[in-house]
Amino acid sequence: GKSMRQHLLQLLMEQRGSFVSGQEISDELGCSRTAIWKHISELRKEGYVIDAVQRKGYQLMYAPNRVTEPEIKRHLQSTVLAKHIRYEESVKSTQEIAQRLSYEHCPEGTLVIADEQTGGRGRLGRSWQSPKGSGIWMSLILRPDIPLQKSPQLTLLAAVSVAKAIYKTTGMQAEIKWPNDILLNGKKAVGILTELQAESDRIHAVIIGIGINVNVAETEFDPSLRDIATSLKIEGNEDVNRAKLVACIMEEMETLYHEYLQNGFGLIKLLWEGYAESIGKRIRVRTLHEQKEGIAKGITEEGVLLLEDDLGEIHHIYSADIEI
Ligand code: BT5
Repeated sequence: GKSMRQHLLQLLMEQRGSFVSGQEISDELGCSRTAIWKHISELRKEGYVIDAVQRKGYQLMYAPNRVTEPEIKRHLQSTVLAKHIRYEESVKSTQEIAQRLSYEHCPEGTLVIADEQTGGRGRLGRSWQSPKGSGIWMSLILRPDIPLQKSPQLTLLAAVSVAKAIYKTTGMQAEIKWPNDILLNGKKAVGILTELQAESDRIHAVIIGIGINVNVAETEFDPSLRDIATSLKIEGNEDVNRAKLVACIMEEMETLYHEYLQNGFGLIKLLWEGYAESIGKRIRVRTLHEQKEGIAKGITEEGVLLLEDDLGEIHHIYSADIEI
């Protein structure tokens, strides 16, 4: 049922701008004209506008802004990342599904993406608001052969990839706030959550959860978030095609991930520092147990933040929230 419909959609998308005959569709899909008609009706219910003309066939006139597999694949050229896509209308958390798929040995690069999350999660048990139809809520499964303590580097790699993709798709210049936030005009538009599956010091999988407020309207945010959160649409006054942005992120990540596996963290560190808003500024760092103030000096080869306090002493910050 569902995969037949996706196949049909792919066919219509490949031949956008012209009609695809009923005969061609039924040959390609191996189904009857009545079955095709049924799938066309279902697609129309999902918001696709499809023209049907006797003796000519079907033509796709308009595709809604969705993050389904065919919509993403239409824009995607990457080879390993997002080769396998698991799309869901509504889930508690894409991290949860990715964790399960990973235990079931799904291939590296599998992407789980949902139109809505009802229990999206942030770090340290915090929650992540993920309203329906307007954001990108996705989890990517990687299986890098790296030591456990290097895994935070992948959060920074993801952040750089997202910032680059936002620039390529919208022209907007995002800033990265260590370790995992991406800001537009000082407000949070993206959050990244990296979770690990490991045994002693061997990594089975790194699950990178990325939440992007794409076309989220101000009224969709909880009142408590309205001063600190924003979306690409709020800042740019324009609807952004979510599937295109997902594809662009996957391509940027694919390039940087290969670079990382081959040559290490060096280039990513440089790129990251170029996007970082806090380097050279005075910040306050809050960990679970304490607070520190000082100047953010940069990050180490491991991706650890270096903070110089007022006595000139350098502190290594592994995980914290920072304030500017
Ligand atoms: C994060 O945590 O920023 C990581 C968010 C990761 C979300 C993705 S979505 C796909 C995948 N599946 C999941 O379940 N999660 C991942 P943290 O740094 O702890 O920030 C959380 C804080 O950000 C909250 O306490 C709120 O203050 C704020 N917040 C919540 N929802 C937000 C939103 N949509 N936009 C901006 N800020 C938000």
